[in-house]
Amino acid sequence: MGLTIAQKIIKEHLVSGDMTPGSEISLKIDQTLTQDATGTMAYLEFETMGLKRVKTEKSVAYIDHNTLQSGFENADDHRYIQSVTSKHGIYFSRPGNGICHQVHLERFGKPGKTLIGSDSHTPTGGGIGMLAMGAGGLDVAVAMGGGAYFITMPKMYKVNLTGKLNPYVTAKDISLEILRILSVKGGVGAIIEWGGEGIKNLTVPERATITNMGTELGATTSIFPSDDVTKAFLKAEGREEDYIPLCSDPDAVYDKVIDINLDELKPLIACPHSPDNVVTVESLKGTKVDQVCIGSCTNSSLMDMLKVAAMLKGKVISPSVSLSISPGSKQVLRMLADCGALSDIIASGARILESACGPCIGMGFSPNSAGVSLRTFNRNFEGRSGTADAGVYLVSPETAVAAALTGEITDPRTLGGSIEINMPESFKIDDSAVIAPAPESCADSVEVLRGPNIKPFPESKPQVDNFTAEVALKVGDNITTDHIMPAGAKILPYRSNIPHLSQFCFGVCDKTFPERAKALGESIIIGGSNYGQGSSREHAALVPMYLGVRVVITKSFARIHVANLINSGIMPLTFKNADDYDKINQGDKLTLSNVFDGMEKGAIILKNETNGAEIELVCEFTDRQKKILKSGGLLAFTKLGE
Ligand code: MIC
Ligand code: SF4
Repeated sequence: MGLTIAQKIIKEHLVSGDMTPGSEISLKIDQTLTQDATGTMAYLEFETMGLKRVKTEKSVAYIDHNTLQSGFENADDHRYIQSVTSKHGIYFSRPGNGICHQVHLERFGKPGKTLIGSDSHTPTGGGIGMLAMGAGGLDVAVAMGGGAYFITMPKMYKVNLTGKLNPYVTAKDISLEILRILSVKGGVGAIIEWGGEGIKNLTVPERATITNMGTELGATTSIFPSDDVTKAFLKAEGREEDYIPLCSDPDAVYDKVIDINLDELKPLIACPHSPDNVVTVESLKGTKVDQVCIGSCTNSSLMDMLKVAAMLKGKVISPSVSLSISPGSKQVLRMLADCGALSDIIASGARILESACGPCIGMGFSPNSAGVSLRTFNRNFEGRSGTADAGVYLVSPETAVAAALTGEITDPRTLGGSIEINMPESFKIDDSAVIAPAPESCADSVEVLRGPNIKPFPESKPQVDNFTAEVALKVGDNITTDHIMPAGAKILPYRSNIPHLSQFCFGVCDKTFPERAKALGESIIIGGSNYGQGSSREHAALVPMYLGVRVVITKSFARIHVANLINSGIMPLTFKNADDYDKINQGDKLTLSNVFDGMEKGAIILKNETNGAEIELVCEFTDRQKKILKSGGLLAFTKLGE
């Protein structure tokens, strides 16, 4: 039987397990990346492991999320990351050099290699044929130390593209179309391979938009073949030697095949508050728009920016719209400046933000009260923009510019004509903002600089055999990590200070949760399906752990979050019958008995002491996961020398 692209890379990197979907496998990791919001914790964890140098082929630490620096906290954390990475052999991408995924694609990603990153949009690298996955910071720390990365062997899905995109219809619309078809849960447990005639006309930045947004499907990752398009991109980046051809075998077998005809695709838009809430742009025609933001790791490439500049050239934006533009990297920004496109953007009245995540993670540029914000980003979760009652819509750069010019949601096709841009054959190569680590011979003399914002790592507890606790919180379906541990300008600076962060846990759902959980001492959370979707932030597990949450029981979990819960020593359980969710209320007292026996059998009976209900829970863990839970988390497990 032939292999898919992902199966070929997995086979080459397999450390343990067999490639049967649903079983646990572990992979050798060639490259890692971190960003600053998750990186501080990841490097603190790496230090705890006591290793001198990273064992990967390339590890890079990016500073791109926490760049507002409205106090000492971020600057201190940046200094910590710069010094700790220098000591341990990791490259450091300075603030201003760009968004991790954009820069990694441009400068470091390689087809056929494995990459894990402490950011859920690491699958962007799939645009050049990498097996690139998001992971919790601790898993990235372990991989930096040479440890394997454990995942459940995914199923294989294929999306076949036929036809050709019409003017003003874009890769972003392809991403929104697949979200419309599959939903935010539709990719869970799967790797999505993109192929068919239609991919020939998609450039690497367009492919990367699609693999980036595959994260919103809950997929393990997404991947394109490595072909002539990939080769041309790597050549333009002066890295032709990194090219290898990679495609699936003609007789590769897929668990699901989806066909999309690009000829028929229209401009699409995801409505508040979920990326799969997709309708056509024309159906919302005339909706007044207050704000437009262009950028993020989804749509900040040179190609995106040149199109935006071409559409804005010679025009002035609507007086009722505030437009922000964040080019994805220093390379993109410099090339825009050199060709004059930046001047066209500035002249239009846009506000130029630095090459960083910015508004995407609520780091400035929050919309006005009840404002309508059109964004070229990948997530529109409630409250993520920093304005609780804002309505955030996700669109392509073309649809974003159309709204910025007219002041209302506008199908860009009605602007007429088509956008002509000239992509350069080679990009401006300047890696001066990537600082190489200190040579191994002098690493001992590098001092690691720690600011007062870094607080000790919270202590986790081993799981016990019998346990009674109260339900501190009951929530519904599709709870995101932005609900569990919100980000934004006011909270994000405290990512290395768990006690401070804990005050904001579940703030979007119930501001009284942190106090209640603390008062209970130990507690349980009940959730619906796809619990923990969204980001890779391990803080969404570490903070509940700090607040005493010992068990989370849901209808189903998102992939990275469930790994983070186990790594933090919190036991994730699911209802055998989803309807039993209704038999538990917030405030109920629950007893779990003979947990260790249940782990062996894969099932456990929960007794609701408040209403007498007995409920069967699925308690399926691999041997390694059982040991981690019994040790009180991955760090404790690693320290025990396992
Ligand atoms: C996000 O887009 O939600 C983030 C911020 O990049 C997160 C990482 C984080 O929370 O620091 C992600 O996607 O993993
Ligand atoms: Fe940054 Fe937004 Fe991309 Fe997350 S999704 S890495 S916050 S640009």
